[in-house]
Amino acid sequence: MQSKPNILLIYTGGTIGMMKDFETGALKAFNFKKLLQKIPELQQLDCDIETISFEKPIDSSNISPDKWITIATIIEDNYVKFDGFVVLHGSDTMSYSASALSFLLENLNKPVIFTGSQLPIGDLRTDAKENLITAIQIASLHQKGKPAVQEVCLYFEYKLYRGNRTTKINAEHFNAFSSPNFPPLAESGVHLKINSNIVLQKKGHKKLVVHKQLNDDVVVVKMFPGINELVLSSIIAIPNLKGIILETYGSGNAPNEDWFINTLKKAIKSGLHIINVTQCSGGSVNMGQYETSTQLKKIGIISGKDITTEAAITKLMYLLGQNVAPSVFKTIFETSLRGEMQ
Ligand code: ASN
Repeated sequence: MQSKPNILLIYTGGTIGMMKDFETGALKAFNFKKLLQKIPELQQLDCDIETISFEKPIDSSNISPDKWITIATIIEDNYVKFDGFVVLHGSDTMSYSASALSFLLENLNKPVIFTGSQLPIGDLRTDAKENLITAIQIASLHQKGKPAVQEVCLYFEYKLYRGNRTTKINAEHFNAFSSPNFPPLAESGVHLKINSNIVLQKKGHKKLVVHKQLNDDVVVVKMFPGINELVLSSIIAIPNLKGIILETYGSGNAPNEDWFINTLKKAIKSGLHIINVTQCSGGSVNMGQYETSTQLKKIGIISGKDITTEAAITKLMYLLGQNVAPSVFKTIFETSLRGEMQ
């Protein structure tokens, strides 16, 4: 590595770079150059920073699979030149994007750190500066001649998380994310120490593979008491539907009434992949623990174990995009590919 790490800052939009619209008073994205002028501190960092911006920065509610592929392609095109990548992104869908990128970037051995903020960078009380500066420092960190982290992460409010383990938990607090089933990879205090025991360790020198196919013929269904046969069977009848993330109760439980089990059984027989994830914010699916999940296991529902809904839906899009054969789909989904599940 050269003496100073080389970091690429990828600006996609989000509150971090927003300003109030004069007419409506609503926050909207603005030009990236103006954003950088608000952070003269960046020049004091011990790394070289280059920037690249979405032509039209977006509120992250407008993110989509094709934009995830754009981010992956930017990283691919610049992979050799840079030591690390920081992706500035709106917080609303940041966990989805970090999860998606973790699947798209196979054999990643450099840091990709997502960050953003709850208040615009121009706001006096902004959380943007700390988030951005520390994210860049983490992306620059080397230990024993290797990048200290070699995976897709999310940095927010003093904590570095594995990106595909996160979920947005608060629309107002600076502490907006949590990683309910996996500890933070690092906490930023007086010292910045990476927990080397739990970061993904890369062995060998496998070449980066950037996947560019995601299939969005998918849906998330959240169970609720009162869901009826017409509603469920209408969802299953969506033309071209390939997979369902079923958010069940507790450790993966759902009604064991005949109409419910039979509707799902028919769907699986017709080729749909149905993944059981819990709607609890923490813990794991364990089909067979209760009578109300035993049937689900028998009919071939896939266990999402302790995966987040964000990682589950993006993993589903990714595996469908890979055209994984139906005979191995369940086994592959139930295998941790990027540290997203136990
Ligand atoms: N609406 C914003 C976004 O996700 C929220 C934020 O960045 N804090 O783009």
